[in-house]
Amino acid sequence: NRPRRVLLTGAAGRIGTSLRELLPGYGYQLRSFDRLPVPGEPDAVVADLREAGALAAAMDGVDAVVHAAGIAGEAPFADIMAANVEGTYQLYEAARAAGVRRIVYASSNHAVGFTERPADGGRVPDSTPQRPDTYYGLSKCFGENLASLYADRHGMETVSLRIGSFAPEPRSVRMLATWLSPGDCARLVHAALTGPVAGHTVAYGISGNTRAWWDLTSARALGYQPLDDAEVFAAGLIAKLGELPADDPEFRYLGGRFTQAGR
Ligand code: 15L
Repeated sequence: NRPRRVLLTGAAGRIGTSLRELLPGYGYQLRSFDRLPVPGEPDAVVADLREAGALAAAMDGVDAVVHAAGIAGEAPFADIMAANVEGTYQLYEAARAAGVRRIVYASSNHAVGFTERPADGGRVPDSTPQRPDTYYGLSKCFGENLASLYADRHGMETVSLRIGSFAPEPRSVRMLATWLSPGDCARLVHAALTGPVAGHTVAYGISGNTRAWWDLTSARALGYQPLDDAEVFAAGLIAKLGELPADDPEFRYLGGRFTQAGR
């Protein structure tokens, strides 16, 4: 019953590019969807999410969708509305109409970015209230709520992954907590595509970081077993950059500097 044919939106993006490389190793057949051409992909649709015909055609024969398309940081409200809100709605609606069973959504830590970082060792649960730090984070809250609606109203299996900082290596002291390695990202998406899901599931997307701020219980319940830990970079990064001062937004808030946008 596990999905084989998977539509990957945002296939030319940072996460999409990595997933195109790694997900076939788990046995998936990918179809790429992006506004930009995806070089070297035999099965690729080049279109905007708001082109209904192209999106409907892209869903043909698809078992599951990984939705990683959209603007990946703060931007003017109108741009966020078009790409992340309208685009995500069109994606869910096309998947529903085509009878696709499961959607894995690349949400973000910025959906809860104004949450204060827990005291030493504490971990924020996936049930923490949404607390967006930007219009971008607000659009991720919308995507999560849309996933909840489509699970409840249409019985779809939906998983929203609140991704931390996807990167080959952590580059900042904050990323010692928030890092998601490319290998763990693929492991997490595979778990989200195959793990047990009842209704809408929210899970954090980080590696097995010693300094994590987020609780991985629901990710592990999907079957996610991270293999990387940013701690191996800690001594080097702290020697180079120093510890974060307690009044720094990167220290205080889960969303770090995103909390300073638009002030
Ligand atoms: C995100 O959601 C962004 O897409 C990414 O560029 C990083 O800023 C990341 O969050 C982060 O919080 O580090």
